[in-house]
Amino acid sequence: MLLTKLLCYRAMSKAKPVPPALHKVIMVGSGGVGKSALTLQFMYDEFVEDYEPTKADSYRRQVVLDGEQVQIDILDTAGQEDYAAIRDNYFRSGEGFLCVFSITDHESFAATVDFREQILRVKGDDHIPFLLVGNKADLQEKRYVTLDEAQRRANEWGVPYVETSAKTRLNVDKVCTHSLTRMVSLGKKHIR
Ligand SMILES: Nc1nc2c(ncn2[C@@H]2O[C@H](COP(=O)(O)OP(=O)(O)OP(=O)(O)O)[C@@H](O)[C@H]2O)c(=O)[nH]1
Ligand SMILES: [Mg+2]
Repeated sequence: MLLTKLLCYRAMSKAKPVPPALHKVIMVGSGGVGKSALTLQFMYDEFVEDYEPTKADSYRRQVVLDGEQVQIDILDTAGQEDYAAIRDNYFRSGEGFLCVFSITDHESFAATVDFREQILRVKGDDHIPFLLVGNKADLQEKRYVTLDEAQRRANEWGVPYVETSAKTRLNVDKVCTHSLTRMVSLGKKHIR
């Protein structure tokens, strides 16, 4: 009896730990708005000055969210139009989206409408975790998109709006971890 109990205890203590939940987040937005700079700042605490257009790069980082270890998988996609045709495939795998524009570039703000449409079409769900992100907030003197118009668009869509700077790290953790991943994680818990 004692032996059975002991064996049972040993088997239990050898049980594999549950791996942390994995949340798949996708960076979308026009070329040059700072998707890679935000991703690299989040991953490595570094600001990259040079602009090298991305094809697609994937990153993974473990963080503590509400006292729980979770893994964030970030797919940094290409904003350049040359790669537009391959976006559908990437979007399909996303569980949450950071839709980035630059506050210094009105065209990139206009383009967020197309990105949102494409995401909703591919995912077939308009409750997908989604953040509207106005990047380059350190360049206030070059601002072409007002806080008010960006906030209005976010309200229309029923999503949060956050301004970031990949240069100063303003709100980088907030958008990459707390806001978006929490939405993804809560969504999954709801479904469970
Ligand atoms: N001042 C300032 N510059 C930024 C910021 N974010 C990005 N940049 C600069 O803007 C340029 C483009 O940034 P990227 O992160 O490469 O842009 P991207 O959105 O990844 O572009 P694609 O890969 O072509 O889609 C780079 O020179 C960055 O250094 C920011 O918050 N502030
Ligand atoms: Mg890039």
